Amino acid sequence: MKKEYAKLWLAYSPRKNNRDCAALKKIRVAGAPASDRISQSAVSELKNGLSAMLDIETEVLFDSDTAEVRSITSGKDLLEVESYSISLVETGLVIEAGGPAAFLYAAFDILRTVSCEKSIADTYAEKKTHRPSDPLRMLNHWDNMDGSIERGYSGNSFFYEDNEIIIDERTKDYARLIAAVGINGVVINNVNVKDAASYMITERYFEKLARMGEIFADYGIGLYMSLNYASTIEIGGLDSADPLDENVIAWWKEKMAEVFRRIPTLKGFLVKADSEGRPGPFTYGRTQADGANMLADIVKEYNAIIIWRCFVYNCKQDWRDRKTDRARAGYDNFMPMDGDYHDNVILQIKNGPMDFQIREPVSPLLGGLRKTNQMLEVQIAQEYTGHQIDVCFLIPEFKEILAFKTYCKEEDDTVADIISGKTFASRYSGIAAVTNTGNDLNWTGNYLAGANLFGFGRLAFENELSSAQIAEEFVRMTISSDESVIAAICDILLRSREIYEKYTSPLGIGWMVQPATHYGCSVDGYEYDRWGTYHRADHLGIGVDRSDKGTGYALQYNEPNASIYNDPGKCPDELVLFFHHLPYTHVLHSGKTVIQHIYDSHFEGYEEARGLAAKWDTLKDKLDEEIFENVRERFERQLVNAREWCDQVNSYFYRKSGIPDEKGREIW
Ligand code: GCW
Repeated sequence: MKKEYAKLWLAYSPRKNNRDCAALKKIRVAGAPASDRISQSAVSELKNGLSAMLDIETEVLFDSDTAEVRSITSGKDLLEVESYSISLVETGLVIEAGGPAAFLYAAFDILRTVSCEKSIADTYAEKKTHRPSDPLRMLNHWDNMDGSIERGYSGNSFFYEDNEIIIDERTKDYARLIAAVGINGVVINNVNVKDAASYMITERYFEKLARMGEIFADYGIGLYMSLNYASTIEIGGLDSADPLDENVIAWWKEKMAEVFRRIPTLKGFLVKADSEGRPGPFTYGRTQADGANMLADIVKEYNAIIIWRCFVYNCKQDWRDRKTDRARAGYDNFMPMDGDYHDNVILQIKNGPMDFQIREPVSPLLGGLRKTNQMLEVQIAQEYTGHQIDVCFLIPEFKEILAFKTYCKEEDDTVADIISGKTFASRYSGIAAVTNTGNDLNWTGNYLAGANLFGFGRLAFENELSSAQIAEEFVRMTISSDESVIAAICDILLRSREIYEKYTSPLGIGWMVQPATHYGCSVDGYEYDRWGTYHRADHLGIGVDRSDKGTGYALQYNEPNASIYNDPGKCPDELVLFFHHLPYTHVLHSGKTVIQHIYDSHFEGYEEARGLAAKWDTLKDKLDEEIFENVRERFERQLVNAREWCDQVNSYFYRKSGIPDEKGREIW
């Protein structure tokens, strides 16, 4: 028998709580027409889910079918049409929705409450309005059309195989899964647009893309594609991609007219230009704004947007060069044109400024840019964080980024404020994650990595939720309702990021990974390479001087952040080697020396990882065998990895510094 893929948080197994809850039998909806496609999805989700979990029949009544569906032309509109409240009245539950998508989110809210076995009566006793935190809540797939996934650790793509688009049951279930956590946009192909993917905007794929867009639209999810900036050359037969060239503009006009006619649900494009070998406006002496605006002006009449990535840096650096600094590049390339980007352009800012390391400061573009639409890009694909072999629940990291005060204004100045659209009068804003999914039966390789997919969506929708709340919802909905199991797994998830950081990246240094694969330790793997990723360790000290005496990166921040980062005496320990080159004997705020911190954190990290694995083992008899075995086998590999990291890093720095471990532990 062919094995089924996991239903994750939509498994809807029978639940004990709320069985006699009359309120779930009659649900009234205001603000969303019954005939709308998303409303229909919501009704079927509610009825099926409640019947599966509680064995009840639910009647959904619409206040009227005339509720108007508003058209959306900005992030603020999006927030309105996606906001809902749920309240308990005598006759049952009442949903007041800003539109059909809001009704869908309310339906999933109710299903989540039941699935987590929380009391309906308590949860909805008081009417509370839920307004999504971020207007755009997107997943970016780095799926290639041959079926491979760049930085994918959970099988192949479920969108493509052999340069064809796959549309099957799973397409819809994927839409359901991500809508259930509040995602409203998906970029379906890799930002490195090559080979067959360059032809996604041609006849060859229109029909299937249109169908895919319809499936997503039923669940309130916008379809987006990554665009090859040099399409005019690669598929258009022109000899230029200069954004100011009339022939180039004319070609794009005609192309976009065709694309939007054939894929009516398409919402826009994501563009990686002038980055890591991808073509872009710099080739023609133009600015990033010239490139983005040219495309944005053309797609505007289709109410579409251009999401333009800020991951532009020199990837052919000479490692001897101590002035060029990859961390600076985003700000240097994009700040000078703040205000020049047209209003349907959004800059997508990767965090951190280097590249998704487990610890980096927040990009200074966030809080730097004031007159430009912006969104944050994070990565739940665990490229540098353990390849979905090692457990690494990333929500605590994302929470820290969101809480970061940028000091761009007196108030409402955190990253969360900026990307929610609160800080500046921006037309669009939001958050995107490079996704961690693939066609593995459990979707994310390590079953526990599902918590990052779930958690990213939940956090994007409700940024006030704590990491603990999110972890608990995930475990209750997908793994177990046994309280001791829930507590154990939440503990594993919540400690996992700190532990991963301990055995890999001391004090914000990063990059001591195996080149190319980015899994496993190689202290000097990137030290003499062209990627701008160095630790600069010698026999006296370690770290990159990004202060005013070094590359000056620290000064890209607003005050007081700039002064804090610029001064090794003030800089927080966890980032001190990101900003400063320090002697091994430098004493940290913690009271430890740099070298002793390196030893301690690595020994601890490995020990604590063993503790997590041992904890998992105690759950054997209480878990579904497949889930247990999947995670157990990965823990086995994680421990091998953690031990290598611990021993290699400690031995390396002992040999460099000649300073022994105060505690006399074994170093090689
Ligand atoms: O981190 C790097 C990855 C590349 C990726 C690039 C990017 C899609 O190693 O694989 O390319 O970032 O974000 O564009």
